[in-house]
Amino acid sequence: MTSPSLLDALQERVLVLDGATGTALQRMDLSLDDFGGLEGCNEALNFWRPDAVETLHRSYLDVGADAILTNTFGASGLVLAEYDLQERTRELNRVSAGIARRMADSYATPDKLRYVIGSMGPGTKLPSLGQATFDEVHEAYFQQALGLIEGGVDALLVETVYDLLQGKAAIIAAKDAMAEMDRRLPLFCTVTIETTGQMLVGSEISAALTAFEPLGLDALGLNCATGPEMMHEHLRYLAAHSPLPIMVQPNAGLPRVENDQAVYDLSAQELVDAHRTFIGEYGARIVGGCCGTTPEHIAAVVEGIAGVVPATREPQLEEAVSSLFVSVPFEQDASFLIVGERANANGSRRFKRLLAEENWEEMANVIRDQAKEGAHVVDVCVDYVGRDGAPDMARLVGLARGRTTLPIMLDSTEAPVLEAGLKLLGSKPILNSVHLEDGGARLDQVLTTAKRFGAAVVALVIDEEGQARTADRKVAIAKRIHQLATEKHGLRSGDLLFDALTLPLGSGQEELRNDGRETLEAVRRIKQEIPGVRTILGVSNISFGLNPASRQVLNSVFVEEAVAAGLDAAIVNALQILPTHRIPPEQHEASKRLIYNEWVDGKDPLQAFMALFTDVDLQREEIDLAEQTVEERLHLRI
Ligand code: THG
Repeated sequence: MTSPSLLDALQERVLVLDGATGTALQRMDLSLDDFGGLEGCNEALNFWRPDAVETLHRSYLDVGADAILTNTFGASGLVLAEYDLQERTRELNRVSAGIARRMADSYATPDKLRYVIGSMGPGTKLPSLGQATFDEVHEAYFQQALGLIEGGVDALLVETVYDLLQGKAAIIAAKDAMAEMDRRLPLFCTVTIETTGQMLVGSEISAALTAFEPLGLDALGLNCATGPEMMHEHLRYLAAHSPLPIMVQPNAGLPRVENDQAVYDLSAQELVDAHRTFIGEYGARIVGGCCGTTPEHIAAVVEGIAGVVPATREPQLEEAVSSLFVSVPFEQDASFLIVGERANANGSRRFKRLLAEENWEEMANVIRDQAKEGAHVVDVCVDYVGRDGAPDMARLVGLARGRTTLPIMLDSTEAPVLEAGLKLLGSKPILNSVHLEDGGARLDQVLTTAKRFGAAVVALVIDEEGQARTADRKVAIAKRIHQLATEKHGLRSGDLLFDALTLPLGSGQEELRNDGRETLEAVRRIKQEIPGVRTILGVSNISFGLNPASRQVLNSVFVEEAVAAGLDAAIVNALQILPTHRIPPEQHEASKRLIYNEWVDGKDPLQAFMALFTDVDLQREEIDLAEQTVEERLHLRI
């Protein structure tokens, strides 16, 4: 068993990986026959010229590299299919891992073990752009990982990730392959940030960290694309925020093209200097080289980093969700997390009509426009009687994911609909929602999926007896779900949002009158009694049945009270939330009495509230509102 010692070694010292594979092979003067006639397929050498692959590995082992990467960068089935080799995916990876294993073992001494890391490159398809499905990508990497594990690698590396969905599918597949083989190997990931400062599909490093960190990696870092100079900013971000060990394999500078060939100018000494900084200032633990780096570079790194003490890090992981492009923290300055409610077939007549018409374009635009209306996250619900939710969710999310910078909250009562959405997202979404109405079968199913895909989850206070109506029962159910989610499913408290739920306050039904008060009390107690979790409410529900002007006021006052009680997030129509100073004092007071069911002089607070809104003109209110900025309207804590 060499695998545990790799993680142990990482604790003790900085590991030096090898340098380039592809550019090194190009220099070997190989003929088309050596590649089995498959032009451009470096991985074919594992079959037809294993000796060339051995020579490559030796060149790095000779200069003291602690670990070598298998020659399997393009050996997932999706790439091998381009050479009609996909049927041999598992075999090819097993063979390649075997070559590297033998080479590493032949160099290993008790003082210096040599490790083999299974390389899983990005392939040629961009699933976030619809070029491949999650299932296709997953299957391709699953077969690759099985072969690499069989061949004896010490770790797996999902490398050169430029599309988060590809990376996520590969990471999940690698873990599934380990489970299948009953082996737990270290799993590493490197993402590739272009000169633009973003990954190819437009993701910032923060988006990559937020999406990948929950997936159970043992190291996360950067490789390829640029030389080391352009990596500082992103490595600094990881150093400050990522709880995972940092690995970094830069190119030997930005490539230039000369006579149709990529040329890399970074000297060995320059690479050494960069790595000394990466280790000494950012705490990098695994260093090496990517395109254009040679045994000479790695020899210099092995020597040049000896004695450099890795910086001590105290990373602060920002609790967040993400879109394909950016990470969005749960904590919002001077506001709560605003979840836009307009992309809901049950909450918007317009959206429902667009769904009935199958106008996916316009539905995706509704999602996009939630950002302009002040939302930080967008709730997406296509549940609609008589339609098949899973394909609808897939169709819509597939279109919206590249169009919105907002993280998506997948809203459905059906687990397959949530999963359909998850498979389209390389980001970290929120699942809305789980509860215990059936005693937990569905909750188990959804939380298993949430853990697998690294999603946050909304939990409703509903159990076998129905929706909890008292603060005591709401808190008790929240605790029960919290325990299941954290202890049974391994989710983090910070990724759980508890919805204390309230029924409409405007119905006048006697037994609903205390719902507002009980809900707010539950919000306060959930925050106090379950440390680290968050709270959320669907706000517009509370005012169903009232006239539009009064709904706007009641929703706004309710949000204000809930935020004061500790509410972290709310599903709202952001445009319609009024700041306190925009609400006439008597309306404000009447709203509070309704929310808390306070009877003054024997007067029914609902009647008193409704009496104030018999002739208010909402249209005029909305025109007034248009003159305010979103910030003005939403800075409720000011
Ligand atoms: N908790 C959680 N999720 C939820 C809810 C919740 N998801 C759905 C819902 N409740 C929150 N979303 C809405 C969206 C719209 C309205 C209410 C709640 C709404 N719509 C108007 C109406 O129906 O009268 C406007 C209709 C229109 O524009 O046509 O009130 O509580 N976790």
